[in-house]
Amino acid sequence: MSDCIFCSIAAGKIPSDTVYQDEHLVAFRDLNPQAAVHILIIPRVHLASLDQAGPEHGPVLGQVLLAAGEIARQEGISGGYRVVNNCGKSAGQTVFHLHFHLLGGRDMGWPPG
Ligand code: DGP
Repeated sequence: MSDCIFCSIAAGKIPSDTVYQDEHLVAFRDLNPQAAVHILIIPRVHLASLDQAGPEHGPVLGQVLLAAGEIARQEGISGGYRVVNNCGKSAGQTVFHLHFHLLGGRDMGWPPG
């Protein structure tokens, strides 16, 4: 989508601190980190949110989680990290291109706010 900031990042039109990419996914450091390690993992395909995902997106959603584990190992946080998806405005979603936050490098509370 031409007016989507994460589509532009995935296409390399907007610079980002990319830590992983392949033909399906891109992962880059969050502009406003909430933990020592805060990486966003996005599918290249534009979906506004998890609510728009269907069975055909099962493979890419699985790839996101496998990439999260691999990136956590690369970043040295495999002892404790969180993968978060904010789905919809009331859950805190501000960028409407499906993304998963990989957070680690600090202690975290539960339940999340
Ligand atoms: P969410 O609130 O779940 O929609 O998370 C959106 C995140 O995206 C938020 O933590 C800040 C981050 N973000 C927004 N714009 C940019 C950008 O242009 N570059 C990067 N690296 N991160 C961004």
